[in-house]
Amino acid sequence: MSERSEPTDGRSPGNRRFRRSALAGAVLATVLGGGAILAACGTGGQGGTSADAGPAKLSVADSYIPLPPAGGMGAGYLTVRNDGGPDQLLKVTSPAAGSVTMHRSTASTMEQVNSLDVPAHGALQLTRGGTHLMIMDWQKAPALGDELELDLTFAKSGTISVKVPVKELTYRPGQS
Ligand SMILES: [Cu+2]
Repeated sequence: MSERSEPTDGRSPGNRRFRRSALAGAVLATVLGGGAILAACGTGGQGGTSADAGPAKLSVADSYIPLPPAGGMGAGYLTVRNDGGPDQLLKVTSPAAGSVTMHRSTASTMEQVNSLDVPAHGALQLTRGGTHLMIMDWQKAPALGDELELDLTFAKSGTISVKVPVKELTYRPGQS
């Protein structure tokens, strides 16, 4: 319990002084923040290997699953964009399927891999003929137009969940 009366009109000199310094602080923080962003882009953009490129900033684009043959193995394609420091894709799971693995295609076959690098200020691309996801043990046979959840777990960024549309077998990103 205090006996001091609190000024509530905002016109006391103390209050005004406080507000002005708070405003100056906000302007200063904005200037400093802008500088820091520019500096981070400058260091990370060139080499791509610098450990001080800052935290990874990931987003997932162009994801799709070509309609798999009934009950059969499916593939998953997507692009992980990164506007920050390096990261790694460690695991992919889906509530719609019992098994999702990461594969790399070679000239004659494909092999399972345990992790995929997401380069700093670059992108990890899973595309036809290249690195891709293999999806098996569907809970329910996928149909055109379905959206299936994939949960991508990264070393630094944690888990990102995406809804991936099921497309015609001939679909390629960029066409509608
Ligand atoms: Cu494969």
